[in-house]
Amino acid sequence: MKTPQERSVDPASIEMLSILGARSLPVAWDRHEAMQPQCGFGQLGLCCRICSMGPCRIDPFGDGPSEGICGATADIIAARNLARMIAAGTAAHSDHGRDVAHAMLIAAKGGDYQIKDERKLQKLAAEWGIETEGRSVNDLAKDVAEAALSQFGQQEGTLKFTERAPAATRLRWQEADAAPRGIDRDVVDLLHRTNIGCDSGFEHIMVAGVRTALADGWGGSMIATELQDILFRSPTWLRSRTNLGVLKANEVNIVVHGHEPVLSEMLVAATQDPQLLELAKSKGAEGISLSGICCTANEILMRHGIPVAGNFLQQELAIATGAVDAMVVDIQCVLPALGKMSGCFHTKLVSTSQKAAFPGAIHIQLDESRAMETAQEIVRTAIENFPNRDASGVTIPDISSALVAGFSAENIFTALGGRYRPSYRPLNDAIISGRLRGLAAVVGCNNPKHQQDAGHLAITRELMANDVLVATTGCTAIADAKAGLMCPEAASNVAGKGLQEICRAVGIPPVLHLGSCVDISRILVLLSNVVAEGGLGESIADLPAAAAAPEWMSEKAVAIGFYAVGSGAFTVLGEPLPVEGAPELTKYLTGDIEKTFGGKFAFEGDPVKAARLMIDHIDAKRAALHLPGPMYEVPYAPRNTEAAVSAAS
Ligand code: BF8
Ligand code: SF4
Repeated sequence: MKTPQERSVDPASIEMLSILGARSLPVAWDRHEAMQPQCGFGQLGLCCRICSMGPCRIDPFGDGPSEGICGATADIIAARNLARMIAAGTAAHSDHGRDVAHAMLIAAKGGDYQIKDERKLQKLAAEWGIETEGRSVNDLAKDVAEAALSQFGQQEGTLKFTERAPAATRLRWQEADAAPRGIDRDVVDLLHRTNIGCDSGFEHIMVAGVRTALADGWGGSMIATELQDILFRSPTWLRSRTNLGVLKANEVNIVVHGHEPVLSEMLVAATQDPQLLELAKSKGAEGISLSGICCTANEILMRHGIPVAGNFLQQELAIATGAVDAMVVDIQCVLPALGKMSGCFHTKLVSTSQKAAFPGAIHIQLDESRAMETAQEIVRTAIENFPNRDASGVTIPDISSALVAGFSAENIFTALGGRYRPSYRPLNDAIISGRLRGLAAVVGCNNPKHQQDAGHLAITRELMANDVLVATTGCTAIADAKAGLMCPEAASNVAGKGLQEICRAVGIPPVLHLGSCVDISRILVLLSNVVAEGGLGESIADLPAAAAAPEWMSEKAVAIGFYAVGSGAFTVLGEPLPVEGAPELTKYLTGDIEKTFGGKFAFEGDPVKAARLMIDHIDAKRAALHLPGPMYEVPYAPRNTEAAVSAAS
């Protein structure tokens, strides 16, 4: 059995894992160990159970069957399986976007939700060609919400948000017949073509996979982000704290976990309700403390500065502190194991989404038309549960870190460009001069196959030391924040000289928190804005930029990887895609796909090596743009520039 230190680099997780080990309470890491050895066929992508002639499996050593009963080869089988992961991931992000659009429609009719960012509403309406003159906010919100909803069932044409991409990037999509048409349509298309006896060209399947993934990044996810900003207000820079130490020993602790901010936004208000605070005091609590896990946490952090209790692998650990009076869950990344863990403590697990039931949970359905009442009922449930807490069994690690979050494509460079003339020019100039070597997005999950947070931190540190500005979201962002990398003061310890200069001049941390996983759409907009600003090529693929997901585990991450690659980003995965038993498909995804989309995958489990692959790519792109090398001496020096140019061209 691995020690707590081998399982995680996060001191709070290590502390909790030691306590749990002593009490023999199993968590995801233990179940991962019990699962060993994991199925090699599954890992290599060689198992097919798409039809009932099967299941079929291909022998990777060539001694057994080399094709399924229908004749599908390893490449076809792995491509179909992977495509179905893309479809599922896209469905998840996009259905979240759909729910936000619904909430906006309800807000437009008047109710508990109100439009908080009128300016962004006006801007989006104008972008979509909706008349804005003389319209009331609610009237306009209704049209924008309906226009957003129309993107799901659209049958012809191209998704509206793809217009935000650089023309050269869009041209690639058109030429490959990969421009996303309608969100639901492209998810269905991918599920259809991966049936038995349908699309059997692995490249052909992958191009369709890219199209569906683009319907996520430039469709469902972007709708989620934009409409959430309009409905709940756009993020602003703010300070907060993260890690299990944000739980309060003497207060009612409500932890929200999942993804949609539609309920958690209301909980933020409900936990400040004077009557409920009074009720909490009457039960012996000093107050009501709200915190979050996973992406819901990121949503309410970005807009309200609500502290973050932890990332994906800390959900069970939070309950195991014995201090959580209610864990409120909605959709996605919520372990079914939570019911059992809450059963060992006094914690009430509260499910709230029509789409997700969990064993051991009580269900309090979020009704958007009376959202505040629902939120108050949940808070009351948590308060009523406070007296059941066994104070002697509470073990909250006294560990939390300060952070600065709240960055967006709109606000990152207001400071760089000056408050009155926000512009990407200073960012582009910093890259062109070599003060910044390039840009990177490091995102994704925790995965018990990897030491928790270790990959996120090592890759991010290596990039920062080499003057690469890192944007992050999701569970990576929480990992970085827990390690103290998200403070402006961190720059002097971890960043190269060029990055330090930028951070000092602007007052930003060396790694920027852009929000939840649907907010990776902010990074797409950011990169498009950099291209539009000029001097760094014509398409996203031309930029000295790269992406990584060191500890990914979710199907949503596969969709994200594919829209990153499809948009032109070199994307390094710490955990390989399940394709390695399919030689031609692997070769395509890590090579030839670049000819079509400008981006490609690499699989590299060593985070420092992964960062260096990204830096090599950034240097090659710099060389292709005839930009100088880094302005200052960097620990990982550029390799042969001529070779870099030829690699890039
Ligand atoms: O959507 S990073 S573990 S929480 S899937 Fe889940 Fe992965 Fe965390 Fe957010 Ni994203
Ligand atoms: Fe086997 Fe082909 Fe059916 Fe898959 S689709 S289970 S490979 S027969």
